[in-house]
Amino acid sequence: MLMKKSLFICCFVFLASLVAMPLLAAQGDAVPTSEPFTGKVLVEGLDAPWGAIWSPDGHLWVTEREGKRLIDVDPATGAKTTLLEIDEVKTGPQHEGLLGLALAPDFKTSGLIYLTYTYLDGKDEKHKIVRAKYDPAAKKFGEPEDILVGIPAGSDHQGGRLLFGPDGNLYLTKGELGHNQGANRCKPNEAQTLPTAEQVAAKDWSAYVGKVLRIKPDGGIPDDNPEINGVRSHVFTVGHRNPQGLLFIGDQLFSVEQGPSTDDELNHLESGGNYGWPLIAGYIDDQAYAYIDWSKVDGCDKIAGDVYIPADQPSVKETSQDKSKFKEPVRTFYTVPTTYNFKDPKFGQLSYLGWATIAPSSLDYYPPDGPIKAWQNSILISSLKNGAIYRVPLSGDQKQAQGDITKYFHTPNRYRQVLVSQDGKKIYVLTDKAGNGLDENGLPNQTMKNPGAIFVFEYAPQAAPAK
Ligand SMILES: [Ca+2]
Ligand SMILES: [Ca+2]
Repeated sequence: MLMKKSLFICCFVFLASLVAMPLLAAQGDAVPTSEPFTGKVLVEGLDAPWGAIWSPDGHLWVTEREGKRLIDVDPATGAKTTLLEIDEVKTGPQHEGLLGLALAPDFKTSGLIYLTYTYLDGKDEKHKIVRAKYDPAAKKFGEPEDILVGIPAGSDHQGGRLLFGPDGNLYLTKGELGHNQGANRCKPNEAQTLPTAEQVAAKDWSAYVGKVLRIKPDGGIPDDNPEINGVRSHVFTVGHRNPQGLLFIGDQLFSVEQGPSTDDELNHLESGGNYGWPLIAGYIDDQAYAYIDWSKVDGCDKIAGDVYIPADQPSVKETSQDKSKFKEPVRTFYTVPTTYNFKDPKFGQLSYLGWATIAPSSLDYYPPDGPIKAWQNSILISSLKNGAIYRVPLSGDQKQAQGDITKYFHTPNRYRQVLVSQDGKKIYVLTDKAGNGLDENGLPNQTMKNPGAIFVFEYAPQAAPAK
C-alpha cells in the first residue's frame, strides 16, 4: 500500500469542502473551509517565495528566489516592503536563486541576518552564505558581507535551507546537484565523497555536495565538528539527496529530503552520521531502489537514464552495504515494493507525479502546548508535488515519529514552506510561482492556482462543521 488508510479518512472531510468552495480564489478573500480551519490568501504574485522566518517584531521576512529580494510581509494585512535586494544572485527556473535565511540569535544587538544564494564565480556557478546588518532608521538591510563562498552549485538539487542551532552555529542543507539523474545523469554523484585535509586547507569545498554543513557565524569550521575519515570540515552529516527542510526541536536536529522515485525522508540528524544516498534510499531494504552509477555506464549520454531500476543495467543492492555505517530515516514518504507501477498512464508524460513521493520542501514544529490539541508535539512538512501539509506526530522524547501521518490543506499549488505562527493558531504556507503538481483529483497540474502566494490557515474551533 502506498499510504495508510487513515491518511485518507482524515483528509476527505477537509478536502471535500475545499473542492466545493472557491477557496483561495484571490488575495484578501476569506473563505470558510471545514471546521476547524479557515483559509485565505494573504498575498499573491511574489517572485518565487522560498524561505520565511518571523522577524523580531512579528512580521514575516521572506526571500524571493527569483526576485533576488528579502521582503517584509505584514502577517495581518499582506502589505509588503523590500528590505534588501542582491543583484549578484544567479537565478534559474527551479533550484537557483536567493534561498534560505536565518536571523542571528543576537539580532537585538547585532542586527544581523544570514542569507544563502547561488551566484557566478567567473563562469562557474557557486553557492554562498552572506550576512547583512539591519538599519532600523531606514528599515532596510545594508550591503551584505561574504561569510562562506565557493560552495558547489548547479541546475538541480541545491538544498539551501539555513538555520541557527541552539549551539550558536549555522546549519546549511546542500543537495547533490541532481547528479546521476536527468540532464546531469552522466556526472558522478558525490554525496558520499568526503573532503580531504588538503581540500580543507585550500578552502576547496567541492566535496560539500549532498551534505548538511555546520558553520561558525564567521564562516569558520567549528572545533567540535565531527572528524569524518580523519578530516574535520564544515561537513556535519553525509549522504543526502536534496535536503530542503531543517528544524531544531530543543537540541535535536531534523531534516526532510526528497527521495528518487520513492522514499522521501524525515531524518533525525546526528553529528557525523551517514544518511546513505545514493547507495541507499529510505530504509536498507532493496525495495524499488538500487544504485546505478550512470557515469560508469558505456554510452551514458545516449541512454535515457531513469531513477528507478532498469533491469538491464548493473546496480548495487542496498543490502550489500554494511548496515552499521548508515542511519535510516525516522519516516519515509513512501516505501513501496519493487513491483510498484511507476508508469501509471493517467499521469501521461509527467509520470513522476505518480511516483511514491511528496517532494518535501520544509518542516516546522507544532509545540506540546499549542492550542490545536490534536497537533501537539507534531512535525509539519510541506509538499511540493501534492500541495499539502503532512503532520507527523512525535514520541514523548521528541526523537521518533509515532502514529499515523495526516494530510491537510490541499490546493492545486506547490507548497515551498510551512511556518507555524508564534501563538500556534495560524499556519502560513508559501507557494511556488510555477511548476508541476497534482490537482484536486490527484491528476497532473501545470498551472498553479495561486502562484507566489502566502496562505494563512487559521484554527477556528468555533466555526460550524462542514456538511
Ligand atoms: Ca537516507
Ligand atoms: Ca530502500
